[in-house]
Amino acid sequence: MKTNRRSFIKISGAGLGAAAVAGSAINFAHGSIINEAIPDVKVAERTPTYCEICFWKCAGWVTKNDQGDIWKIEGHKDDPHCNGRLCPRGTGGVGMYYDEDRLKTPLIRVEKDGKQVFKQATWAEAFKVVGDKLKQIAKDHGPECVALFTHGSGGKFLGHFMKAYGSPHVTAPSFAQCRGPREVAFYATYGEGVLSPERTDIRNTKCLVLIGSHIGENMHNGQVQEMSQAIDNGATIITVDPRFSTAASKSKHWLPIKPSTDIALLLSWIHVIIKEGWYDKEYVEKYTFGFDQLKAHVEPFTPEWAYGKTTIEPKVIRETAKEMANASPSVIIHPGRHVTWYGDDTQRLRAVAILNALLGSWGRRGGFYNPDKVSIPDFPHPAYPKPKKSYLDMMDGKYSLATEVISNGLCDVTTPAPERDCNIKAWIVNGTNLIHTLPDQKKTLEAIDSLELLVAIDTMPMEITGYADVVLPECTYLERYDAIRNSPHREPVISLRMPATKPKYDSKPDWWIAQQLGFEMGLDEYFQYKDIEEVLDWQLKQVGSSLAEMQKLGVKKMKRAYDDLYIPDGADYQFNTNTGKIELYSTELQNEGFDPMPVFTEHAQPPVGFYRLNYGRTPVHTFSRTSNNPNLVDIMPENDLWVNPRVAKLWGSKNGQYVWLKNQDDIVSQFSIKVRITERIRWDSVYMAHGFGHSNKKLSRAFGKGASDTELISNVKYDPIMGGTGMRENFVTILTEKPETVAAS
Ligand SMILES: Nc1nc2c(c(=O)[nH]1)N[C@H]1C(S)=C(S)[C@@H](COP(=O)(O)OP(=O)(O)OC[C@H]3O[C@@H](n4cnc5c(=O)[nH]c(N)nc54)[C@H](O)[C@@H]3O)O[C@H]1N2
Ligand SMILES: Nc1nc2c(c(=O)[nH]1)N[C@H]1C(S)=C(S)[C@@H](COP(=O)(O)OP(=O)(O)OC[C@H]3O[C@@H](n4cnc5c(=O)[nH]c(N)nc54)[C@H](O)[C@@H]3O)O[C@H]1N2
Ligand code: SF4
Ligand SMILES: [Mo]
Repeated sequence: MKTNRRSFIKISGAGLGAAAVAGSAINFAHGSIINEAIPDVKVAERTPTYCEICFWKCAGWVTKNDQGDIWKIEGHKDDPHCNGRLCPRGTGGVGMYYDEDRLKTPLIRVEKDGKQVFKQATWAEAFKVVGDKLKQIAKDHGPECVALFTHGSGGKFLGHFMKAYGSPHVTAPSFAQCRGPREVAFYATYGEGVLSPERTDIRNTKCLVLIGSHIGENMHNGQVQEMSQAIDNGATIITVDPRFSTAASKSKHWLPIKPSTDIALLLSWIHVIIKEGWYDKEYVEKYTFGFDQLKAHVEPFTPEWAYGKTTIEPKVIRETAKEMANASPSVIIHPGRHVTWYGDDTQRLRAVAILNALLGSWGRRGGFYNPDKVSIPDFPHPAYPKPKKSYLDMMDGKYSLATEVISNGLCDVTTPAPERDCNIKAWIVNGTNLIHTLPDQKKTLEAIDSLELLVAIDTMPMEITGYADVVLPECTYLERYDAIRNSPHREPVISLRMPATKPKYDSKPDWWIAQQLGFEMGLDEYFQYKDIEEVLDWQLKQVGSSLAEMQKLGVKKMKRAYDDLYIPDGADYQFNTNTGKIELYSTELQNEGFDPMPVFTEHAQPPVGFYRLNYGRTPVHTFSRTSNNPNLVDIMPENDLWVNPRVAKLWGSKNGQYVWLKNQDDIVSQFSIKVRITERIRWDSVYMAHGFGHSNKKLSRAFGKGASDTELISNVKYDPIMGGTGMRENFVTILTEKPETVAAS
């Protein structure tokens, strides 16, 4: 199986039984999906699900027509994630089921005529190849040398398989490429994380401060709805963003900050609030630790000082600080979600946490509530074997404060290096397109090249599958059971996903894949159940429900264990930190040798002729997972490049013109991207939506459409505290002619 210099295989349609789906002409119309091929549809049946198009996981109902085809998905009215309304991506999720480019059978990489190709295989053949190799690796190097990268619901089952096999290396890109710095910063400050869905009491807030959190384009459903509610109730919105985002357009104050200088603004707000005595004195006195140190620390950070860094006028800094103080404690300085920007992200999020503490918003109505969730036990199984080594041992004691396994860390310790006597030998990659998800593609590809085994479990022929030795086709979320969605919320709430129909092609659910792999490996004792229904029914019965009940209800709200949504006024409260207080001065960071209070550092600015590569979300797509979805491609087939009119003039660019981008390391975008001239972006940056620029031709709608931000992110700023990958210090210049050399991927 060792495939030195493995080549990328474009999954071939020939001989793969690639029957086009009859009647898949699905259009997006008036917010619902209409299957035009079948007239006069009568609704026959509905089954509960929760959405897998993004990680907000809204609960809904799937309806079939009387021909038994999936017809539409609607929001579940009892679900606090969506309140009966799905976003366009969720409604368009049907397209994932109908996509004729889906993976259809297991595939195994073989050599044929000196060329690497995929051979169609049965599940038994595929499990045999994977099982034999995993047994060999366990014997030669230890099971710890296998890593699971996973994003999405199936990770639960595959994670169980990994732990039964003996590896602790289960990782999701939603930590070190996403919300990790926020969780670590809030743990250091409050002894608790922000969690998902975020515990922000947006609907009751009087002032919402968004720092590069572009709610509205970031379509996390419940949050968008609560923000509209807050606006209707007259809340003040303050948006700090170098780009005039949708949120900025709804704001009373838009602060078009110079990118990378947010810590200066935050320190200055803290300075003003302390200096003017606008903080919640009782709360600070009762609950916090280190106020005097903080006060001394921020003394120099006047608005005049911050103006020089951020380009935000001192008057505006004072005015906005006053707005927050007026609303206190019903104020939220939103911690954001994708916060891996400049490498000092944990410290920036510490500043956010501190500002909230000064204004008394943690545990208060209109600030941050205290969520509750049901405790669902695991289906009984023997204890897992104890791992003998951890990737952290291979990393020189770095990133000790990471609260989850770091995806890029596992990638780093995959490539052999003289200083390591051990490295990761195999990856199982489930539901994450690592080629587009991890920055510094060269590093990712180098790591992949040194693997003895790469198994990709996916629904689509995404880039990662082209590098796999074995590809396993998962069925879509509409065709399977998954783990119970168990959300922390104002009230604990659970939700069921069940198959609305049989899996298409020879695709299978992750729970089954994990169980069969378990049997293949002789780990039968960990998988003692007939099927997932037995597991779910047992689990649900432990918490006062049952599978039969959840099949009818879809969503069930439970009672809170305690009446403590907010901290009662003046109540004693013990925080889960070293001092039992909210730590304005972090003893944990100090103990680990980091700055106990946030410090501003200068970041590189674009060289002449270059612009900062800014990227983010677009309302109708989720990363790269939707870019081939027929319904969503209809609405938005490609991303575009936001360019300030000043910059456009300099380059003689016109709206709609296709250009290529070259970054500071001479990496050129593989595909061109359409220029969109707009005042909404600063002159020192350009902006694009993440998730486009696919290089696998088997993605018939997505191939070559738009450009990929990831291939241009070769300069990564690692967060020294938790290993997050800061991705916003990359600069690009515009090429108007098709270049001769393009990025490798
Ligand atoms: N350059 C850049 N990198 C980023 C970001 C960015 O904005 N720019 N954002 C970061 C953030 S915030 C996050 S959270 C991560 C997201 O990272 P990912 O979750 O890796 O994002 P996607 O690109 O959507 O990849 C999802 C993969 O799962 C597959 N998939 C979809 N549904 C299923 C399913 O039901 N089962 C299985 N097995 N597979 C499925 C898709 O086909 C696709 O291959 O990316 C991070 N990386
Ligand atoms: N439609 C849709 N919604 C999604 C997703 C999706 O794929 N599609 N993904 C979901 C996921 S997993 C996540 S993590 C969230 C991410 O969403 P958020 O956490 O809200 O946003 P980011 O992607 O971090 O930030 C993008 C914004 O930061 C601004 N920005 C860039 N540089 C700076 C800077 O230096 N300072 C400041 N203040 N702002 C800056 C950009 O202009 C942009 O408006 O979205 C979620 N919602
Ligand atoms: S916000 Fe939209 S895409 Fe995300 S889970 Fe909800 S409906 Fe699905
Ligand atoms: Mo994310």
